[in-house]
Amino acid sequence: MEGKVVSIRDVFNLSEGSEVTIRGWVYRKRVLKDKVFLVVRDGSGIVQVVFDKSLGEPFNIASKLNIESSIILTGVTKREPRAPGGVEVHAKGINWYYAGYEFPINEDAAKADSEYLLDVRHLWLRSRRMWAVLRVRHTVFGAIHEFFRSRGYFEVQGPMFVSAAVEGGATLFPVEYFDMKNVYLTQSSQFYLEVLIYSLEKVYTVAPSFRAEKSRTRRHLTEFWHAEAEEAWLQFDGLMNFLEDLITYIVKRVLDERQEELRLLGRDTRVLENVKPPFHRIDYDEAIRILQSKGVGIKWGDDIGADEERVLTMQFDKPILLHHFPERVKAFYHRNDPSRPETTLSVDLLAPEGYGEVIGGGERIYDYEELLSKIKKFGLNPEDYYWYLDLRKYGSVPHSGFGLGIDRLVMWICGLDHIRDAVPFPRDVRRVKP
Ligand code: NSS
Repeated sequence: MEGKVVSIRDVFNLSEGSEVTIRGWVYRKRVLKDKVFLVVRDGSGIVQVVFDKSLGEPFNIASKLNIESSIILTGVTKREPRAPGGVEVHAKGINWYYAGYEFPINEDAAKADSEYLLDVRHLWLRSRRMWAVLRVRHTVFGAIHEFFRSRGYFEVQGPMFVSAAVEGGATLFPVEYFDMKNVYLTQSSQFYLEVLIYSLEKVYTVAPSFRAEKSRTRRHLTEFWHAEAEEAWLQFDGLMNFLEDLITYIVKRVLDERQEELRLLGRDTRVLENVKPPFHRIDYDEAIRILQSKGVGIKWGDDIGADEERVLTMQFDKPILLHHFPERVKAFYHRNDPSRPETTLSVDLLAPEGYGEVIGGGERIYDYEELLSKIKKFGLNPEDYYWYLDLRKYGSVPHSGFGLGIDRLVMWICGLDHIRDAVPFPRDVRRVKP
């Protein structure tokens, strides 16, 4: 059926006049009296193909193809400054095609209604925009694994069905689990990673986490991808250095590998090029002072939410390590700073340009009595955490860890307005399909 198939990206590296067979899908079509122009896409890129009327049957077929028809064609490469990428293919024949039905997404529909585009997400994922995001996402996931492994971390897996909250009861997803009560989807694999440091010392996982987020925001999903890590003996400053290196590594990998995709997304890459240690380190007290000086109505002890993070991150051209949050705004497992016990050894990494929190982490309580009393202080039931408490009874060690919201990171790196465009199949309070 076909000769040697060339990927579209490679068409641009061939010398003029090369014979090629390409296969892909019709992305755009323009029919003139004696020529048909198809823009054909495959997984690697797009190229313009010209069918001349003198070809006869292939010309007739090309003129009738619907958008998104699949096609295998042969032709010859030719330099053409007006074509995207400066090269086009002059078709000689069509070897195979499937014209299908009329494609429902046209440019007007795409502009008109983002809900519609979510309904037809299974088709919209073929768009150039989503193609670019998915390729950046691929690089981000790869870079996360590379970085952890290069630092001697072992990859592990926690369960998705769990029996207690990590991040507070308000966002727990109950599931029907035979006749058992109090079974939920996990909010974070953190506690399981803490178990595993006693075996492997440095562990990480890349897994979904689930939150019953009742409101729709630009940065919340009900199912998101979470890269989490725990390290035995790691203390607070070491943790902050680690986060700097991790984010620097990921951003550099994307800049090295995904220039074309970032250009297609219209991303200004100057901010990304600026992502190098040291990041800005600001403690909670200073953040409150900065926010107050900007006219934000906030006082010591209040949580710093998305709106405040936006104000804060607009002041800086690099990621921020925001640390030492008050005890009551952070989950119970955070270790209080012995020198200022009303605060915790906690840190959020905020992405610049208004994006805000992409990482939350800190030092964990390792003393048994301290953990028990904090569980009680937060109104939680120690029985739900019996195995988590056991870790403090047998060979407890100082340790730290964190969770990185990968979809939020992709959102920022790509410069997207909404987190759902960083994910192929977003889940939120109103959507579980396609
Ligand atoms: O709630 S977190 O701030 N922290 C934890 O879950 C810790 N148990 C992680 C750990 O230390 N192992 O969530 C961590 C990150 C947060 O900074 C966001 O980037 C992301 O996870 N996150 C989310 N992304 C998308 N949608 C939602 N709903 C969401 N919630 C958290």
